[in-house]
Amino acid sequence: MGSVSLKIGDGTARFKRASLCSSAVNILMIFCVITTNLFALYAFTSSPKNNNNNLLHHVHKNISLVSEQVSLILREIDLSQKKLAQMEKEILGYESIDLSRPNIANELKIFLLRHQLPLWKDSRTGITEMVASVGHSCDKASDLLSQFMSYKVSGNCPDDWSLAQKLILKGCEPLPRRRCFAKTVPKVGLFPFPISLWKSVGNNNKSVNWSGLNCKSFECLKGKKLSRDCIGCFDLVSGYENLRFVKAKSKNDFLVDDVLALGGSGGIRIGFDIGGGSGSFAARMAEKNVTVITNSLNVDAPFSEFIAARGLFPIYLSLDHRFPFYDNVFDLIHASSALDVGGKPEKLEFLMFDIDRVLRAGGLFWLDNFFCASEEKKQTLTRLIERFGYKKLKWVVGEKVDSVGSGKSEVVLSAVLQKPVRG
Ligand SMILES: *[C@@H]1O[C@H](CO)[C@@H](O)[C@H](O)[C@H]1NC(C)=O
Ligand SMILES: *[C@@H]1O[C@H](CO)[C@@H](O)[C@H](O)[C@H]1NC(C)=O
Ligand SMILES: *[C@@H]1O[C@H](CO)[C@@H](O)[C@H](O)[C@H]1NC(C)=O
Ligand SMILES: CC(=O)N[C@H]1CO[C@H](CO)[C@@H](O)[C@@H]1O
Repeated sequence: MGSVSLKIGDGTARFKRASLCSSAVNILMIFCVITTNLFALYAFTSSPKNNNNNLLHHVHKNISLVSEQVSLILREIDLSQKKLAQMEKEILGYESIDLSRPNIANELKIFLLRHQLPLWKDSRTGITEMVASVGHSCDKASDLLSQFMSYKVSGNCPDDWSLAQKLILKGCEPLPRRRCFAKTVPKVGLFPFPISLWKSVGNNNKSVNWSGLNCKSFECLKGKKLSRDCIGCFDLVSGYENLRFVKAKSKNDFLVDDVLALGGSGGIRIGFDIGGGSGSFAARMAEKNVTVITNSLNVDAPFSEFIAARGLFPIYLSLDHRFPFYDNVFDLIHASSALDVGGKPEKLEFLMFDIDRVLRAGGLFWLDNFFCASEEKKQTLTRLIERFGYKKLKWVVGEKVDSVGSGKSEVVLSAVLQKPVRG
């Protein structure tokens, strides 16, 4: 999801065209004003005739003529207003977001305004103006977007994270910035690192704003199956969560020590966990001095707050967003069923290529208990993975009793793959 029409280089042309256009509109406006006044002068100063009938006739005729002229002028004004709106659009450069609509928040217009660089042009990049970044799909949800951008400047932001998340899930990502103070929630009872890893604020219900969530306490979340990768994942004390990655329940569960031992030269130092639930993978890795960033949205639970409270790094972003990391940076990428984005196979390909991009050569891709709904799904995924030419360090296809409780057994794939050096 990129920003809207970054048209480097043609910014100045736009402005020139806009100002030409603007003088045309000005002339048109002046013409309208003069004609209106002339007609008014004419109608009020022309000498009355003695003949009453004649006079009435003439007046009638004159009035219809004047009204005809007035409607003509109104049409012209309407036309020039439309032209102005078009110009505003062009100046802002957001062709797809119709900023002339009456319900567009002013803050949104201000945010989207392009900013000329102080020295006109950056000699290294050739860029002449800064363009605010906002997802192009925001256009399709412009009512919600305008609602998001309606707030008091320098005041407190509305409590609307669920609205923001709704926009992100509709593809409006990145969201525009805002000039208001996000609500502060007191984080009392944070533990120091590394105690925080397995003893988060998780008991203090007040450390989270539960508005918009079904559960209103951590107690409630503990027993919940929120997804395939988060079955009671908020319970760090009892249950399986604190055993994951150190104690296998099936042959598809690899252990961190075993996987870390596979890391080649330089070893594993930084990693990225996709759809990482409550952050337990990052916690286990932190114990091994590996820094892992955990990607999660707050669907049905305060994942981001919880991960942060554990002293881990949450990143709030949907899987449709190009990962905000440079190429070849991670030693390890961990992902599980969250990867299953559904839809056409190409959808998964886009994601896999982005994973490949941010993983360094020699780095490891750990596919952890990926749920294969069908044999076909498994084959599609296998073929896709093989196309990348990764070295299969571990590859285990297993069956598991359905983790989300249907009782049926399901096929899962676990693998550790090493990215090759490509020519
Ligand atoms: C959080 O809420 C649950 C359920 O309402 C309650 O049992 C628990 O005592 C609360 N915890 C704290 C620390 O207030
Ligand atoms: C949580 O959100 C509600 C609005 O939904 C707001 O009224 C309330 O003040 C918020 N609570 C905290 C602790 O910020
Ligand atoms: C992690 O780093 C600390 C400080 O350098 C060191 O004392 C500790 O042994 C390391 N732990 C592991 C598992 O490598
Ligand atoms: C254009 C036109 O019809 N003008 C008439 C307006 O009315 C006056 C009398 O009030 C006539 O003299 C004009 O000919």
